[in-house]
Amino acid sequence: CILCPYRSQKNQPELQLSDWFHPIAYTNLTITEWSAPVVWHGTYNESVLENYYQNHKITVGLTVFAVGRYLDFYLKRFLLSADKFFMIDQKVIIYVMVDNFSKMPWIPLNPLHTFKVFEIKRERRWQDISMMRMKTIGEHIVNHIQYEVDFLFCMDVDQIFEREYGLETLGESVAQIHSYWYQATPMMVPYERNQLSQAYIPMGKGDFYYHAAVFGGTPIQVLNIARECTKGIMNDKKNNIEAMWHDESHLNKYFFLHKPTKILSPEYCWDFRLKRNSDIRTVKLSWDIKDYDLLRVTA
Ligand code: 2GW
Ligand code: MN
Repeated sequence: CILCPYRSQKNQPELQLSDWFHPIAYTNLTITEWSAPVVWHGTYNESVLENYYQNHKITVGLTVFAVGRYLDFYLKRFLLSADKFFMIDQKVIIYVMVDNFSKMPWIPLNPLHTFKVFEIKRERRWQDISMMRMKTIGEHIVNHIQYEVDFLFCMDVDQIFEREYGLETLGESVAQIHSYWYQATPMMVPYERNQLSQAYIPMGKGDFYYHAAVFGGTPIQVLNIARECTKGIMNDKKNNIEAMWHDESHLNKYFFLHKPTKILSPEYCWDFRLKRNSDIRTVKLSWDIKDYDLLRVTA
């Protein structure tokens, strides 16, 4: 199968959840109603995963967009930390989308890691800079990413890897629990409530509030996510609607309709400005500083 080459390495038993996932005596939610693992630090066996993928060579992709001031301010910090902590011993292709090629920070990379850098046009409104990433991601998966990687992550640029972010995060479709809302009930979270929006989720429905700063899966699954979200965004535009949290609202609608097969705990995208309780053992990725005065005077 061209879309998931790792599957064609036959004669190897598939990795079972119980081989690597051991949420014994863990107090937080570790398994969803639809039986997807919620990965927290300490629930997974790293050496089992490493052994398995030693015999199932994979390449992991990572898309990141940096346009305007975000290119000057965040991109280098993001890339330096990604090279250090993202899939350390795996082949990685980082797809960098910038609006000014000459500003690309060409940092030296781990020999297993590489860049593919693309110049994209800059959207006029910041809401569109964020939302139109979905359209661009879909186009790039169709044109080349599907042939290049086995798993793909899509991330915001305004974050920093803090610790090893490894094989335990890979899955068919992967969603990130938003650190602000991980203790909230579905009633409380900011899903889109306008019934006319494609992102609408009825009050009381929904599972988690997911953070659009991190999502992933196999290329075919991410393509489906990107296509459905783009469709929702474009439909809303036609009706002069913009969902409250833009692409994130549409992503939440997608994962409401198509449950993710793996969920990452807030440790995988933590905001250090939040009070940290004992749930949060090891932060793998954290929000970078946000200076709205500096960054958001653009549009
Ligand atoms: C975004 C907002 C205001 C002004 C500028 C930008 C901006 C975003 C920009 O000038 N240049 C740029 O490259 N971006 C890209 O869009 C960049 O990759 C950034 O990480 C991403 C999303 O914007 P961000 O990080 O400012 O949005 P957040 O951190 O408030 O994130 C959540 O909500 C967003 C929708 O409002 C997205 O869903 C995002 O994925 C969420 O994490
Ligand atoms: Mn962000």
